[in-house]
Amino acid sequence: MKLWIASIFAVCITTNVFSQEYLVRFNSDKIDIQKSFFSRNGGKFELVSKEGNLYKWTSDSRADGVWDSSVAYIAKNKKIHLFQNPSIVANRGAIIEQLKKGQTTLDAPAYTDNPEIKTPGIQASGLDPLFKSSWGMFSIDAINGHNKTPQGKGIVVAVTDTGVDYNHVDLINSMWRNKIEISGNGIDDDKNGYIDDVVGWDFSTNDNKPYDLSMDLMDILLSGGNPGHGTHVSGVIASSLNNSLGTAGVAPQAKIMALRFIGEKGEGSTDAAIKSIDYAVANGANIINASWGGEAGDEDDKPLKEAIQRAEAKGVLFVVAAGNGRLDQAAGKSNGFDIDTDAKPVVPAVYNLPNMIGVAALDSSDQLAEFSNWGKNSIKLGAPGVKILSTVPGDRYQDTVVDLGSIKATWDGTSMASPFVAGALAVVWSQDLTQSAQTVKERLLSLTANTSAVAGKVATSGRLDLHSVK
Ligand SMILES: [Ca+2]
Ligand SMILES: [Ca+2]
Ligand SMILES: [Ca+2]
Repeated sequence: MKLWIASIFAVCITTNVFSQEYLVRFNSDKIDIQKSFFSRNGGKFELVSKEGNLYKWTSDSRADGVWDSSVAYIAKNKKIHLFQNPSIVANRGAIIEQLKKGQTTLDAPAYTDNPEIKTPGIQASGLDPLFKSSWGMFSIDAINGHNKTPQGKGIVVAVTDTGVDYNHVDLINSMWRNKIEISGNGIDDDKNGYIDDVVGWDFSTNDNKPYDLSMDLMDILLSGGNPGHGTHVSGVIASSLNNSLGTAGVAPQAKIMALRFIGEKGEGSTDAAIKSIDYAVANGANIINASWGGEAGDEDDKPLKEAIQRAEAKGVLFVVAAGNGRLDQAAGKSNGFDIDTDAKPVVPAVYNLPNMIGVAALDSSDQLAEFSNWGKNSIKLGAPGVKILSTVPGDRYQDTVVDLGSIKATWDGTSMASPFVAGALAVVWSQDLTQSAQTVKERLLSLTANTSAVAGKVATSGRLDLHSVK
């Protein structure tokens, strides 16, 4: 399987595995049996999932063939690549041409990685000035959700992504805080295996600051780097309502757990994705947003699927983007991504496990976005995913990644649609925290509005809608 962030980024896969890295799943949970395998076979090993009896094994041995009975399977450790924004892909040539002429400078602030994590404070109250420009929030009647529900209070949404600008003025009050962990004392106070993990963890660089490090816009254009993906996703879910700043999310009282496993250059690994999922489940997340995915077809997707099954067993919902393959197919390119996710599988969306909700992207006319995958079994509903306004690092807001006047690239992708659904699930769940994950999922899917654009293409034939939430 090749993995990607399904938002806005196009395929730039060269090789899709880390050479000599394997994921070893044991039948036994006995540590001595597991360790004895590595002492017999050499190489370096690292625990990935205690619950999953899963290790990363770095070895120059050929990790295929027959192993002893302690081993359930050995899979390759796959890379995760960001995909490019369909809008950037379409406009890339023209933007670069314009930049070469030197008449334009880009809005590309310099970032320092891993700023100190600030503590939230009291903010002024007042209308959010950009909310009226958030067409997607009106499309799903987020206002009715804000008015009739506790707005996601009591629900934690884990954003498994490129990190989050946890100090962003419109997100700082919405960050999950690990209350048992004392910041900066160098001690794993809650004994969860992570030191000073106060807002989440960075599984990409293994530190306690899952900051959403962005790349220079030229690098984004040329190489598919990260333009603030995880921060944008987070703002759709839970940016603050009525704090007189920016916009507001679908579930402004929900909390965002920041789990970074994709780095600024747009690359991550399957073992880090699995660690993110396990962390979310172990530390109290109710919902995981996965605005990423990949092409199925390899046999080696079991470790990821099993991580989602572990989440299911603990009553955690898993919201996943359908993928952006349709544009490539329309352009006559074959990236292996078909318009029908069921017919040509995209993982993890196609796993279609009971705790999963696959999401397609709609535009402001309620049409299926030109890039969006669909699938009448695995994809459950459509949600806004074209020109989405949200938070980006450095206290900024964007619905447009690059704006050169006549040439624009907007924030498009099924990555942007998925967090609308994650936020709406938080809204429904917060009405009664004793509801099971399955009840919450079924309730949300029953609320959808029929739209001809996705009739027969997604399981509900509908668009996300909070209009009838009481
Ligand atoms: Ca800890
Ligand atoms: Ca970091
Ligand atoms: Ca706000």
